[in-house]
Amino acid sequence: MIRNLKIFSIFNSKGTPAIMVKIQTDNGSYSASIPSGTSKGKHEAKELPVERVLKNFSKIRPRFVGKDERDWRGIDSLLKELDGTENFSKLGENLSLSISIACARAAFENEIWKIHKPRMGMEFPIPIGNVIGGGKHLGGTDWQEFLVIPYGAKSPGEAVEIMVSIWASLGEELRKKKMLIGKNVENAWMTKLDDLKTLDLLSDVSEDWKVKLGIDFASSSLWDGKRYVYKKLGKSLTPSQQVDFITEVAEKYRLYYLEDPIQEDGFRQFMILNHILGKDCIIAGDDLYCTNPERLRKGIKNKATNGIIIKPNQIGTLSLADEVVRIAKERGMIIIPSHRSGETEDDWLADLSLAWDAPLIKSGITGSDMTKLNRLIELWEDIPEVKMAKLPL
Ligand code: 2PG
Ligand code: MG
Repeated sequence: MIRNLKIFSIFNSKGTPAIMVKIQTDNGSYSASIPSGTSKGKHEAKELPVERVLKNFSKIRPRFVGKDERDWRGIDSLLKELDGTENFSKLGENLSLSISIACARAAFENEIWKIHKPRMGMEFPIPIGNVIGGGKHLGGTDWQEFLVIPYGAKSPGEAVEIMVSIWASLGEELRKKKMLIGKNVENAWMTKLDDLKTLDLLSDVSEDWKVKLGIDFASSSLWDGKRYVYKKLGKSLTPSQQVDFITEVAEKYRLYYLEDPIQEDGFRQFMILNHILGKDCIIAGDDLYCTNPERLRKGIKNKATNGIIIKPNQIGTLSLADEVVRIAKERGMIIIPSHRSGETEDDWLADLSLAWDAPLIKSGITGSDMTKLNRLIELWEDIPEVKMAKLPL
């Protein structure tokens, strides 16, 4: 039974206030803290300022005391009911998700990878790591994240080792070329090179390793309502020119993973791109879907993508995120659980990626994101009969 709930104002990796909730039951004390995005999709659930969240918490806290934590889905329904809006704009998704995850942790005594019946031979996700960055995350490039996917790794530990080695050697290479600016919000390198020269460099360095390349284009931040505006490359493209440009780049650099290559409401261009590239490349919707079941259904109907980013704080509770995962998997979509750019030390994303049988997990490479990767390493040792997932395409 839930005996008590507490809330703390903490700080995330960007140094901005975040919250942590702690739930006390007869069995112990269980906490959760929630990350925050920088390049948020406009269809995401609403994150509220910490001060408001603290006030909301004191109002709703008594409704949870005495409840059975094992009914974590019931707790999520209560959160939805108390909020009463479509997008948690009254309570704040940071409040709802922190209660939701802390409660699930209490229900499974911290092992939330068990929310779906664990089975033998569990597969561990291949990490996707951000090595060079730009866009709203800051940096010299227009595109937000240049990603490496160490598909040849035989364990999560080896995957991290490969990503970190590539990240370090890219930093060194940029320094030598005098093209290094520094590190951005996700600890990815910021470079003076333009987007295409960055891809040239990445192709060279990654040739020595068994990695696939990807990009989070975060195209909504290039979109001015009519055209995609590239400051660094000095281009301004119509929607159909953007499709052509992305196709050309994906083919030339043999990209395997393309996230948000089109702005968040461009279902039609997503569909065209998915039709052209979707057999060989993962076309993942992040801002496009915002982990929202209605938007996902629209994407499925239109064959807009073959993959979906899952960020539980875009929808507000664990059960709602779980439902989106269920719908996506039922329709053969590749799911990619993902961190946010303002992270906390909490590692629940790693557990959920296992629970959901995700073939991939997206995170940063160093800093606060290390806790998620380390949790994968820990579970790899703890769970019997495990194997690494295969690339989904
Ligand atoms: C993204 C994420 C994480 P943010 O766009 O995929 O890398 O960034 O948290 O800023 O939305
Ligand atoms: Mg993204």
